[in-house]
Amino acid sequence: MARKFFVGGNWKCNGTVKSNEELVKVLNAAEVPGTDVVEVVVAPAAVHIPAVQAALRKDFSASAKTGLAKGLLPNPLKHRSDSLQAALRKDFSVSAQNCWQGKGGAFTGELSAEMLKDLGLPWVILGHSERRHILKESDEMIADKVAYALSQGLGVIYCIGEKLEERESGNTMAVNARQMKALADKISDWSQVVVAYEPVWAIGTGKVATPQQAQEVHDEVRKWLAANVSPEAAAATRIIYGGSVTAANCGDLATQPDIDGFLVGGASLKPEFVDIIKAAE
Ligand code: G2H
Repeated sequence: MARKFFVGGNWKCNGTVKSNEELVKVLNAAEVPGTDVVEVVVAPAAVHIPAVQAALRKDFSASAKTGLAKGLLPNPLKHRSDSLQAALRKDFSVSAQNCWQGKGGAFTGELSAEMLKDLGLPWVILGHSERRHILKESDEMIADKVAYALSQGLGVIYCIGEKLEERESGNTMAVNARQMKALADKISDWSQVVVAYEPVWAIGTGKVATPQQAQEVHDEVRKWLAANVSPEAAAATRIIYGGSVTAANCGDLATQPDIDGFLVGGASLKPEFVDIIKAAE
């Protein structure tokens, strides 16, 4: 089954109104493979989402080719509809970096899945290692977040990955399988889930997994899905790699049969993100 290449830019807790405008200008002007080849998603900090969402071009085929892709397209906040929600998954779309695990309410500082849906966001990143390890989110809490976000119609970029000591003690797949099982215990439909394998030792360290190391884990995660969810889910689910991906190393990673794209942190804040998108070709 053909899986569409997926490239996510995780901007993390970075950016200003000005720097984001500059970054969006670069993206809006980029010539990248068509939406039949690659799905591109950027995840700004929550406070910047509406501005980025409004400025980012929405449909390369309809806009860039006619010279309109300069951030001048309609503001989705003003034209929201179900069909627009579908359209937002074309070309460049916007993701949140986190959300609450249930219905919104008295949860100071949190963002609810309903709020993200209301903004017309198609994606949310959940389970990122920075939230697992710095914010101490448990496997169970993250699985609850994913299940609730899916129930609200969001797509989820679900991050998994082992720490250095877990790899060195031979527990790489045990950790990734544990994180996969935590989610499989809570959901049965994986069609709106993209799994991001992000070895913690490779995140923001400049120490990228070799294509062979990444492929080995992606293959095992796919086999895990086949054995524990279904062969169909294993064939269809996109498993993307994250951890110090750059324009220089993405080409070799992209040639691996089970690497279906990337979740990019540091390099997604630079023009080289466009070159990483082009690795889909
Ligand atoms: C991993 C990745 C993006 P970076 O966190 O999710 O960040 O590319 O900076 O390692």
